This record gives sequence, structure tokens and C-alpha cells, in this order.
Amino acid sequence: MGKTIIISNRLPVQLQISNGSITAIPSVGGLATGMKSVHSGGDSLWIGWSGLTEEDIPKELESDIDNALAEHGSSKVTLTKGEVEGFYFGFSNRTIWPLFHYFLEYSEFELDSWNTYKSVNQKFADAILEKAGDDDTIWIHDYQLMLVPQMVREKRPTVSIGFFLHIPFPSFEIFRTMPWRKEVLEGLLGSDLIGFHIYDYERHFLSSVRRILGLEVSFNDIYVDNRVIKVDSFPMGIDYKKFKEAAEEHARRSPEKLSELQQRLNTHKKSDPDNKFFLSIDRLDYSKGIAKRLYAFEYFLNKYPQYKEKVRLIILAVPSRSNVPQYQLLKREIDELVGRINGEFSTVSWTPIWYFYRSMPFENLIDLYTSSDIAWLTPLRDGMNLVAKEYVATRIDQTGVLILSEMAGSANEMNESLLINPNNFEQIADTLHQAITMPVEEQKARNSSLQKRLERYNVEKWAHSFMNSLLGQRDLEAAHVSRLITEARLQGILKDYTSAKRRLLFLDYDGTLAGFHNDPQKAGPDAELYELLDILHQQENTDLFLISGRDKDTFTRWFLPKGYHMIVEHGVWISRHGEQFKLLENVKNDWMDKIRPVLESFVDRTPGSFIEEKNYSLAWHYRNTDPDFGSLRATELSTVLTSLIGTDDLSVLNGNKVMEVKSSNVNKGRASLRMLGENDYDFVFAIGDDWTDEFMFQELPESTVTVKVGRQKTAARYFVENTDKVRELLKSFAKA
Ligand code: GDG
Repeated sequence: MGKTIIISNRLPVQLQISNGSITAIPSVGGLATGMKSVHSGGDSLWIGWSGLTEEDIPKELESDIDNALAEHGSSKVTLTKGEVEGFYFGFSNRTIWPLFHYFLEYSEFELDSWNTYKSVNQKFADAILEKAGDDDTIWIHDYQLMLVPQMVREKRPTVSIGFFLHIPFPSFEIFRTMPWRKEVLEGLLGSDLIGFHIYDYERHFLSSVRRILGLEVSFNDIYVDNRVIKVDSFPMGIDYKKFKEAAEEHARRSPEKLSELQQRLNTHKKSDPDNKFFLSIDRLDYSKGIAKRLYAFEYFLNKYPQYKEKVRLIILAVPSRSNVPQYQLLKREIDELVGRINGEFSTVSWTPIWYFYRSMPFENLIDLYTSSDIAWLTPLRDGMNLVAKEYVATRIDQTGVLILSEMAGSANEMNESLLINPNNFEQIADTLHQAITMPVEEQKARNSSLQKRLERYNVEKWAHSFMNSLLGQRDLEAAHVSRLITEARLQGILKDYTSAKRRLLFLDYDGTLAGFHNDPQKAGPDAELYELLDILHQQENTDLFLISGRDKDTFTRWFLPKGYHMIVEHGVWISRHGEQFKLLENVKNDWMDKIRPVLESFVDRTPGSFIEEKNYSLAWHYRNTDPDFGSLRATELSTVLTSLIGTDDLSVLNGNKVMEVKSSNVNKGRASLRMLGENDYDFVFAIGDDWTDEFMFQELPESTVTVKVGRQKTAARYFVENTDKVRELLKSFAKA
């Protein structure tokens, strides 16, 4: 097992240079803490930007810096001022951040900053490639590095790569507006595992993958060429113990040991024990909804004037990205709002808002959490929001009320909090009132459930479950690879092939001998395929069957003159030696008039879908529909058909973007078994791509060489990746 490499924009270490000497101080942020169990010992490395630009680092200190970082298991990527501008302040924070938080109007689509984003992502990828071995596990973090997975994959196809997005993934309608949407998705798909905080982001991502890249998605697996990429949600937790213990230590402190801030807070609390503190903590970011919260506070004071002089809103706005214009404007707006509201409502003894625009030491953060009766966290959009979780963790006597925005990822797991829509002032004012008057018993009941969950699914669990899932993907991959037809296996198969006295081959057509086409009638055989089939067909002691769900007329046109043996419509018809098709199974088709109108109603309501009518079956094709809508309709149709066909001897086959109704006593397994009984075969081979072929894989004897095309679950013994590989395999039979 190799080492673990973590990559994030910023290293979890702060560098300070003073008088030519370097100090590296580990940061205490949530991510750094969460990764502690993953990033420890000598077998892990964290790669990221140190926070100092190339211009900031004196050449002679370069190696000292590297050594200082190495002591913390870190390695730096050096960026120039220009790169930081284009990559970080530019594309990351002026394009992706606003877009992914649904601030479409703030998103700038600048080609220059996109190009810098690409080249800086390449720098990160190169830094990884320089350090990574083939069996290492790589975990890439966040929106600044979305192209890195693919850049690493290109050079290291077998390395295990995980990616976690800390911010929301927006709906397709928003994401599609970005000019480089395709490149971003392709970049992410270099990963083996892509993680999001919540299922909604996951589903938006999958929808974009289907619609923009047209890729096959099955549940939360994406199939790309010969790889399966897993997408899953892992809601990030906090270091629960750290916050709980800090609060306990805080409660034990003697008055003279309290911080100055705490002493001030206490003085105000003492002046009237009924006074309530509301707490609002965020980075100063438009996504956090600070300005809206201020307007809502004003609304509340007007709607519930009895709380004037009784409540106080403490706002901690941590400076962030202050050289991006939107952040400067927001800062001005908040400054003005605070001034206006304080001016409007203040009395000689009361200022409604205390506003801090700074970062506070951890100790003061705990002062604020433990002193506030109500945490009011109402982002307009937030990937998770850890502050909400931290507040609850510090409430050691289990009092306190959390008011949380529905738009924060954390709302998904914090149902016991008071959830509000940050745009609904009426609801906010009423909820503040509800929070102020909430009985202590109710507060305790809510917080105790919340605390249990936060303690259990803490940040360490989060990191572990991501890593375990990534390793699981690697095992899955290994299991797949173990069934791949390798050169050695091929030689074994060929040996049996050549030494056999009589061979029987079953070849599925669509998705196996030929790729899919939007119009099935156009997916006809090419010259190379005819040539290959001719050779196999003419080999001595070889019975080759094309076995397909296709209608007999198409196969008559394409193959009858060639004289290949054919079984079509899943086993209804058979043709040998170029003779006309004959019925292989006795089947009825009088049910068709009943089912056809049902399918027609689905065609009418599902643009792009159509009916294929065969002699003994009806197929509804939905390959050309909107992928999400098509799958939805397919599920609906399946329910309708299942209830309709009830006792009839019919079955519904759910193929590759096609749903087919046919007699239940007909399938490829039954048909192939009948052929097998006709002669004494000592080499039997069956190959196919969808689950109608699984009937063959299941019914044919165990000694059969069964081969699945693609990596989906299968009963086949082997698999090959795609139709090109099928051809290669058959060519080797042709040469045998
Ligand atoms: C992004 C996503 C997602 C805040 N002020 C001070 C301070 N903090 C600490 C808090 C908390 C962290 O910063 C903020 O985390 P959030 O999750 O609330 O928000 P973002 O910074 O926007 O983080 C977010 C997160 O990534 C993780 O995936 O939840 O949705 O936007 O830990 O305690 N810490 C100190 N002083 C402060 O003044 N010491």
C-alpha cells in the first residue's frame, strides 16, 4: 500500500518569515483537523500553496522553507502574484464561487483567468506527479483544483484519485452557462470517487454529466471508457471533542482568567438576565446573506418592538477575498446598514448591533458561542456551514437555539434546529420570537439529538468514510481487472478454441459488434465487420450465431445474403445457411394491440422517443430523449406495463435505453440452450453488452466462455471494455 497525498489550494501550515528565519505554524482549520488521521506519520504528504508568492520568497530561503514545510509533512506549490490573481482571485473566486452559489450575475467569464486556472491546475498536477507513485492514494480538495484529477490521471492511469467539493454543485441550468463546463466536468472525471456534502449537489452533478457529456450514469456510478467513477455524499463534520472540551474548560475558568471579551459580555448579561444575544458568524461573503440578515433584524425589531433593548445582535464578519470588487461593495453595504440600524434604534443604554469585522482567536470564538442564546446562521447558499455545528457542540448545558437557513448543506442533518428561508423576513421575525420564548426543556431536547449526531459523525469519521470509499473503489477496480481478458487469459482461451472439435459462438450485435447509433436503422455493419464474420463463419467446425433483439427484416437485409446463422427478436426467429427466417418459438402477438396505445401515449409525452415494432415484440426507445426525463419516463412506463400485463405471458425487458415488451417464454438464454443441444460442442462462447445477454450468461453451462462488454454487473466470466476490444478478440479467433 502506497502513501496518501492530500492536495488543497492552501497548505494547512502558515509560514512566517522574520529576520531571515522561517517559522511554520500548523493551522487549526476544520479541514486540517479532519485530515489529521489521514495526514499523519511518514506515509502521507500534503501539497498546496504556502500563501507566499514567488515574489515574496527570497531565493536564499527557498530550501529552508521546504525543510520547514517538510517537518509538517507538507510540500509547496509556488505561485507568482499574477497566477494568484488569475487563478485564485480570478477564476476561482470571480467565476466558480459565485456561479456555484447561484450568484449568476456576479460570475465573470474571462478567457485569461480561465487560462491561468488551467495552467495553475497543471502546476498542482505536476507537483503531485513528481511525488506520487502508482499505488498511492490521492485526495484532491475543492473548487480551485477541479482540473487536477484528469491531469494526474493522464499520466498515472492506475493511481487512485478522490475529489471532494466543499461548496455546492449548482443545478444544470446554472452550470451550463459556463463556457468551460465540459472541460471542468472532464477534469473532475479523472477521479475514481467524487464526493459532495449532500445528495442534492451529487444529483446536480450527475445531471450535468449526463446532459453535457452524454455519459452513461447508473445510480451513482458514471461509466467512462473503461472506468467506473463513483459519486457519493459525505456530509463534513466537525472536531466535536475539541469544541465540547473548549466549552467545558471555559465553564470551569475562574472570573479573572476570562478573556476581556467574555468579561464584557458578562457585564451586559448581568445588567439584565433576560437579555438575549443573537450570534451571527461568517466570512464576509455575499453567499452568507449577512446584509439580508441585517434587514431581517430591522424587520424583527419593528414587528416585535417589545424586544427593543432586550436583544443584541453580535456580528462577526471575518475579512475574506477583500480584493475582489463584490466583497468590497458588500463590506460597504454592511458597514452602512449596521450604522443605519444602530442609528435608528439605539438608546442611551442599548446598541442593537455589535459588529466585529476581523478574525478572532479560537478562545474568543468559544466565548461567543457559549454566551449566545441564539445562533442565527442564515446563508443564502452554503456548501455545509460548520459554524452551525460548532455552536451546537459548545452548548454543554444543552440550552441555546440554532436558527439555520434551509439553503445551508448542514440543514439536511440538523432538522432539530429552526430551519428558515433566509429571504422570508416574516418567517425569520416569527422564528426569532419563537427562539426567544422557547422553553428550556425544548431547547435541551433539540440540542441533545443534534449533539449525538455531531459527536458520532465527526470530521474524523467524515475523512475516514471518504477514504474507505475511495479504497473500496480501488478494490472494485481490482476485481474488474481480475476478470479482464489479459494476454495470458487470451492465450488460454485461444488454446481451447484451436483444440476444440466443434465450436459454437453467440455474438450479440448492438453494443457488442457495433456501437450505438441514435437511429438504430443506421447502425448497420461496416466492411471490416463483414470480413471478420465471413472468416469466422467459414472456419471449419464452427457454428456462428448472431443473436439479437433486432427485428428479422433488418437482419435479413444486413446478413441473410452472407449465410450466417441468426437468432433475432430475442429468440423468436431463426435463420441458418442464408435461409428465410423461421419461428423458433411458438409465440403469440395478439397482445400488441393492447400495449401499443400505451407506448404511443409515452411517445407523445416524451420528445425524442419512438416505438420499434417487431413481429412479436414492441420496443420503446428513449436514447434520444433528455437523459433525466427519459429515465423518469422509463420508470413510469415500467410501472404502467407491469400492472397492465399482469397475468399475460408477457415480460418487460429493460435494455440499454430501450424498454421492450415480449413473450416471457422467449429470451436469448433459452434460444442459445436449444442450439447447444443440437450438437456435441466442446467450445462455447457468448458475448454481449446488456442485460438481455445476461440470460445467455446465466443459462449456458459453466464451461462456456462468457464475455460482457463494459463494466456493469454481470454473470459473465470475463469482460472487455468496449466494441473495439470485441473486434480485437474476434480477430484473434479469426487467426486461430
Ligand atoms: C467552506 C464552505 C463548508 C470563522 N470565523 C472565525 C473562525 N471561523 C471558522 C469557523 C469554521 C470556519 O471558520 C468556517 O467554516 P464554514 O463551514 O462555516 O464556512 P466557509 O469558510 O465558507 O467554508 C462551507 C466548508 O468549506 C467546509 O467544507 O462548510 O459551506 O463555504 O470552522 O469556526 N475561526 C477563528 N476565528 C474566527 O474569527 N479562529
